[in-house]
Amino acid sequence: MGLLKMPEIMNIRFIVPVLILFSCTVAEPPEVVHPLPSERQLAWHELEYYAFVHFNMNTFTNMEWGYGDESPELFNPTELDTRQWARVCRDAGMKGIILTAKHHDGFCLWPSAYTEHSVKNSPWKNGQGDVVRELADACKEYGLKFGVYLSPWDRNHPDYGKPEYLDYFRNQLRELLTNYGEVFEVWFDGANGGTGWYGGADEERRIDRETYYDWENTYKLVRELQPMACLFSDAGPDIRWVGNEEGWAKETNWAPLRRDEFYPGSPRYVELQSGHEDGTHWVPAEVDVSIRPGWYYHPYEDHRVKTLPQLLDIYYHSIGRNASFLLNFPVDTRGLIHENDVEQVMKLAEALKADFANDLAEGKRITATNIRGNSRKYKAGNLNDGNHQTSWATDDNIIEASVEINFKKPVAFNRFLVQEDIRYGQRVKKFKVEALVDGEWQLVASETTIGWKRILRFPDVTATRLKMTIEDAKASPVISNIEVYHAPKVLVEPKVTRNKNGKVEMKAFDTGLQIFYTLDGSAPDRNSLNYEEPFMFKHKGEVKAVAYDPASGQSSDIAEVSFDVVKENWRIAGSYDGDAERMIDENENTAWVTAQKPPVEVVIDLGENLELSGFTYLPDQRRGNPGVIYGYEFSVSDNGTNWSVVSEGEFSNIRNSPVWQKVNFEKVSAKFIKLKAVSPAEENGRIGAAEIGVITE
Ligand code: FUL
Repeated sequence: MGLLKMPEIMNIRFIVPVLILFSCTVAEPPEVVHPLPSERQLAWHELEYYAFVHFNMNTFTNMEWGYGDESPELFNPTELDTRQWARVCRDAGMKGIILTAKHHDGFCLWPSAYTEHSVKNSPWKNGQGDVVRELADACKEYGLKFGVYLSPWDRNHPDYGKPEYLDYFRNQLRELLTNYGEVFEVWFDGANGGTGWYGGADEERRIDRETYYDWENTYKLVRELQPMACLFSDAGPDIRWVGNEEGWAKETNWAPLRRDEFYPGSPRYVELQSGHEDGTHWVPAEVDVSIRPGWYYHPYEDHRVKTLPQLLDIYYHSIGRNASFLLNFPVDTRGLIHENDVEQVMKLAEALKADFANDLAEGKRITATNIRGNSRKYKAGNLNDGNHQTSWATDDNIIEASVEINFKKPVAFNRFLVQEDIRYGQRVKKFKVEALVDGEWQLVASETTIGWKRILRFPDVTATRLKMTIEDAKASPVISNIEVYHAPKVLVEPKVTRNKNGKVEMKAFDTGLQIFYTLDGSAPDRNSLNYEEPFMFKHKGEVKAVAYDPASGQSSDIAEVSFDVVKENWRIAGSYDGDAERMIDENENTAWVTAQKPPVEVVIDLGENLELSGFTYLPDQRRGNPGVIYGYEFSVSDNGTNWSVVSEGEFSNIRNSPVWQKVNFEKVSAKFIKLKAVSPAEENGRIGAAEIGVITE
């Protein structure tokens, strides 16, 4: 049926019933746009969120990359419980777990028949244990998929670098893919070749990353043994690395990739962050990130578990940007996911449940400016029918098209979720979302790609209608799903910082929140001072602040921050290697480290005489041989010449817990302070400081 011409419609009231009549002829499905996902990739897309577990020899040596010479005797978890891992992952809403069966140091978590460097020679379960088996069983019990990480680089094996090693590698792959049931993902790391123990050779072995592993034949083996397993590496072939380990994909993110230009460990990783519009193969991105700074467990990172705001950002920057989210748990020396990690991941689960609790598009009338062949099969109502196998599609020559959701009454929302029917390829290049606010269309978001899933976050909009317009696409759009949500505000305590000059800044995590604060130690509420812009606070005192949601009337927990005297007139006295100013810049993320061996002294001129009763020290917070002082001596002086020692001792447990140290001493007046680092926290470790402060009377 063709549309009636305008003059034939005599009365405007007839328009609606006429337009929703569908043609009786069957519309041809849209032509696909290559490349297309395989069946195994389509199944993988559904998973979206799953866990990585880094647990192996490094857990017991407190390292990130073992050298390969570690004794199997060291592997000895005291309470290993893979069912706890599975329970946590299931409760967190994850769909599977990938385990580091063998990391770069070569130690095997299963009793491989091809090496002695495995659990079979460890004291754990008297060498009778098999972590891979225990996890595969736990996953089955908890309804999770199971995946394996097998490091191609093996710093233990004598043959690494020679052709013989390939047989060893493939034999191990065969063991893992034959003996433990179904495997959904096989993870090949791009970190390859370098120094190592190599059976005692103790040397550097470089390999040609492109050719050494003969990947084609390794992939064939995986296909033969586990046809539904997706192969992950920097270059796919099924799933690609996202080009960073920080937890984000680019907003423009194509599943297609010019795959043949890449190989595991290839240097062009920046392109992996967004894929290629003209990609030749379907190779979607997976965002791998650890819940702590390290991949492996280190007690000194117990206080650095990613918090709800960080995890939410990662969720929206991975799953919300057409990628999957692989969140790593560094299982601890007991063999458990640490309670701090459990706490944060469950906070994320709760927040996500609240964000996606009520789909405002469900049951609402959706109309479109064009419907393929005017066929019911491609109607706009397919977008909110809860079935992403049905889609809205337009005629072949129609690329620019809109769909409109009519809420009938003003509705507040701040999330928009959209999915393409990727069985037809990834097509959309540009789209926008608008809202009808008080009778006028307002732009909410202007974006690029969609793919399997795109979720937009924006400040609250209250509108009677929402319109999505596809502005550009490789071919006529095929959209399978639209959801609209009003996520509650994330009410976490605001971040309060003060710079060296005494300027205080506060930041709430979410939009549309107010911050109320006090400077007199009392608990803030909505009658307290309203934070509007940074302000000067130069003296000692306590700032307490809450984030407040005017819509719900709810407040966050209280942020309590104690400031001592401002460091505005402080000077580093003397000269040091490295940027010593960083010790007094009031920025916890920067640090001074020195190449000098202890004892090392640093002198600070406070600019005026102060009544001191203690000092504070924050060690270097960065990764990779940070500067951390263990043994110290603290002295004060009026003139910078005559010194008296007011405190000496050790920052106990600083290696495991490198948090703020506060040391009190008898009250004394001084203009100069001197911190002498007597010894480092690590044997041969570096000396350094993120921040040094004083406690005044
Ligand atoms: C990296 C490895 O070198 C890290 O140790 C970790 O396994 C991470 C997932 O991949 O490339």
